Order: sequence, then C-alpha cells, then structure tokens
Amino acid sequence: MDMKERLQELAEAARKRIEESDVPEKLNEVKVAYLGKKGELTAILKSMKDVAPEDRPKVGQLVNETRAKIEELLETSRKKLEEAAREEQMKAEVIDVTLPAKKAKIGHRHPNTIALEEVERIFIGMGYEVVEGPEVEYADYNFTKLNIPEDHPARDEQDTFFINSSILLRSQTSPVQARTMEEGKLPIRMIAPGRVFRSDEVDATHSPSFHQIEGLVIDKNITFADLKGTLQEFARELFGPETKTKFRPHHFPFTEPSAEVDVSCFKCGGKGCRFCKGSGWIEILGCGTVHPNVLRMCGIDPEEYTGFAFGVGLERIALLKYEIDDMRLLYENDIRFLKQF
Ligand code: 2U9
Repeated sequence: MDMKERLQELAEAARKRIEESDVPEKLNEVKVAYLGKKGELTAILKSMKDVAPEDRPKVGQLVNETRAKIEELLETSRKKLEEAAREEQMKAEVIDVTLPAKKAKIGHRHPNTIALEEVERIFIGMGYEVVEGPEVEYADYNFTKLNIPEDHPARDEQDTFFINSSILLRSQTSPVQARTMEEGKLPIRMIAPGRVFRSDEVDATHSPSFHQIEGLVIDKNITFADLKGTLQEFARELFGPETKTKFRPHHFPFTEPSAEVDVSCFKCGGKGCRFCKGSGWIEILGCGTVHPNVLRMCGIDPEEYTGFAFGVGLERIALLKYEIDDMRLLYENDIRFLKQF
C-alpha cells in the first residue's frame, strides 16, 4: 500500500471514530490516538525515512493535510457536542416566570423589641430623649457615682461580673444617666434602655443578662409629685386607661425617698385573679427622687436642681404584657414562639 492510500484510510478511520463520539471525552481519545505523540499519524511521520527522498516533500504535504483535516473534524464535532450539551442544560433549567415567588423567611420582631418600642413611644411623647451607653463600664459609673459605696453588698463579686477591680459588665443602665448628667446640659429628660448583667442563675424569672429601661428627669423644682404623675400616665398608656398605680415605700441607694410601683391588674381590673395572685396589684418598677449625693457626684448642685428616676425590667414588661410565663422563652428565638406577638 502506498503512503497516499495509508493516509486516506487513516483519515477515514478517524472520521468514523469522530462521528461515533457522543461526548467530548471520546473526541479527546480520538485526538490522542491519531495526533498524539504515540498516535498513528505521528508513526507515519516517523516512517518518512523509508520514503524516497524525492517523494518526501509530497508525502510530507499529504501528512500535514491529513492532520489538518482530522483537526478540523475534531473541532467541528467538539463544537456540536458543546452546543447540544448547552441546549440540554437550557431545557433542564427552564424557568417558569409566572410561578408565584417563594416567600422570604424574614423572622419576627422580638417581644422585647415590641415592648421597648412601646415604652419609647410613650416617653418620647412626653418629651424624653432615648440615650444609650456602654455595656462594659467603670465601677465608678456603675456604683460610686450612684451612691453605692465600696462596701455595699450590691458590689459583691457574687452578683456582678467584674472584668478587673475597676471595670465590669454594667449591672444597671444608670451609668448612662450619670454620664449624661456629667455632660452638664440641663434640664434632662431621658430614658436609657439597654442590656445589663448580673450573676444570676437562669430560671423562669431570672437571667444573667437582661434589659432595663431607666428614666431620669433633672430640672428646677422637680418633686415626687412629678414622678407620680409621670409614672401614672406611663402605666395608663402601657396597660390601658383604667390602670391605677400604688406607690409603696422602698429603699434604693441612688434615690431618696424611693418607692416601688404596683399597677392595678389589667386582667381582673383589681378584683384579684390568678394572674395577680389574688392581690389585684402587679409590681412593675422602682423609682424615687434622685439622691443629693448622686447629683453632687455627677456635677449638679442639689440646691439648684432636683430630679426623679425610675427603672423597669424590659423582660418583666414583655412577660406581663404578652402573658408569657417563662422568661427563658425570650432567649430561645424560636420563630414559632416569636410569631405569636
Ligand atoms: C441615676 C439616678 C437614679 C434608677 C432607678 C430603680 C429605681 C429600680 C429596678 C427595676 C427592676 C432594676 O431591672 S430591675 O431589677 N430599678 O427599681 N432604678 S430608681 O435610678 C437612678 C438611675 C440613675 C443617675
């Protein structure tokens, strides 16, 4: 068989195999089998030494033509296979734009957030500002300036998370008010909401981290009567217009006199029920007129200015308002629970 015939046969065999290739991998095999280093065409090229020297240019040209032809066939076939694969993919991934969209899962506002926004709305309506401050505080702001001296039991390491002897996780949001007073802009009408920390065991009514909203008013001629009127209005707005308040004497280091405030039970109207444990009253907050020592330590002259302050637990408000019987539910972030409020 002469060289020309061999090459024609080889090209024909390659063409057949290319036509039979239904995936790009098979095309690659064909390429290796014919054009590769150990391929058939290369073998022919190597046998050129057996060709008469005068025939070599002619045969060389034939070999090149055959190579080009096989390469072209491979390329055309590869393009066809790729196109077919793309078409398959387009068919498989067809999108029906008329189908209704999947609803995005966007969670739900936390009962704490709902309660906080309600409290903020009430106080903003009375002209208060909302002020925030650091969760990591100096013991000075958390205790000393609030008339809680070095030897006071509230400073006990059993109750407070100390970072070192002078820095701690705030146990109340009162340092925010102390800082605001120190800034010296008077009068002050503010609430300070935020996270606080106490070394408590977790149970249905306690958590080592919870939230408070504290309020502070400082101006000339502020009396306990202003405090009573303000908190009475707050209770009516929060629990309904029929709500009564009761101020019981109490003690806090930072206020004098101090009181705890009960509201008439919004379930039974004060008659006594399971919700208020038969008493008709529910305790909601602590308050008092700001102790002159606190005013002095925060740079305010107690002869010229007086004020009142109060503090409520945000979780306590949320649990009461939404009738949740276990505080731990507030920290699980179970969407089935959150969705109810
Ligand atoms: C300054 C001066 C006085 C804030 C006050 C309370 C009473 C109070 C508790 C409520 C439940 C804490 O979350 S709780 O456990 N708080 O009873 N807080 S008066 O008095 C201040 C604050 C700042 C400068």
